[in-house]
Amino acid sequence: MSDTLQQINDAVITRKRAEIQGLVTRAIEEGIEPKLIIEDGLISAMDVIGKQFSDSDIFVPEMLVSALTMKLGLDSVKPLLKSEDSEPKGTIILGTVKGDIHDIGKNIVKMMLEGSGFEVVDLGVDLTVEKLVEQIDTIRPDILGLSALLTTTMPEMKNTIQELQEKGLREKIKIMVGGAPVSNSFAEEIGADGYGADAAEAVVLARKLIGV
Ligand code: B1M
Repeated sequence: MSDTLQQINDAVITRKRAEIQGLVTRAIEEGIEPKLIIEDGLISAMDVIGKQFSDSDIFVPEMLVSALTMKLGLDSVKPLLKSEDSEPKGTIILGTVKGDIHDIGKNIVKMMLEGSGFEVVDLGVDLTVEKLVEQIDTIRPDILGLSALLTTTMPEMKNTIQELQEKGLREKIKIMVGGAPVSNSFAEEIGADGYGADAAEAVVLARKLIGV
């Protein structure tokens, strides 16, 4: 790993909020690909943070500040991922399910989808089915993308799909799911149309789902 990527990684882990954007800018100037900055510099740092949290070496406040540091880093890469396409490939509603406030992964998926020419309507975190139904009715998206990071909120994906079925909306959209505890088999089990392991897979899947 390049020296700058390593420093980005360290800055997220050690919560150096004041330094992260300068480091990301330096990586960009050094010609390091945005995908590498995101994956090797930023995302891999969150795995270390997750391990430290599991081992009780850090607690929620520290985890939160690392998350904020990562967000600042992502903000600096975002302009590089903008698509040149003027015609959107399709519209995607994206959100983190009810009860879950993790949004770093969802935001990366959003950035990559936008960078690939999709129009993304981000409904944020802790998304209720009521709000979702209202927005699907109004926006008529091609795809709904749901994210969940907690084993306790994964069942919300199933509930959401069931409710959309009951409201007659399920067949009108494709549904893709993702998030660390989610898997292909879980996606199949709950009746989603596909699962993306990471943001790059989410883009490939979205294209496949609507044939663009
Ligand atoms: Co939370 N947290 N957290 N947390 N947190 C985890 C998820 C945990 C695994 C940590 C641990 O114990 N090791 C654990 C869950 C355990 C479990 O469910 N079995 C956990 C816990 C327990 C909790 C709390 C309950 C802690 C507490 O309060 N006691 C609490 C819950 C709050 C809630 O949601 N109700 C909580 C809170 C928080 C913070 C607020 C402090 C913060 C979130 C800040 C934020 O998101 N704005 C936080 C963080 C940062 C984490 C870890 C450390 C990092 C998550 C992350 O951002 N990863 C996490 C440990 C870990 O994952 N290693 C942990 C980086 C991100 C890029 O990856 O989100 O997986 P990820 O997204 C990837 C893919 O999954 C995929 O693409 C992304 C990019 O490649 N993807 C999709 C994601 N969504 C997709 C959607 C798609 C397709 C692909 O299609 C639609």
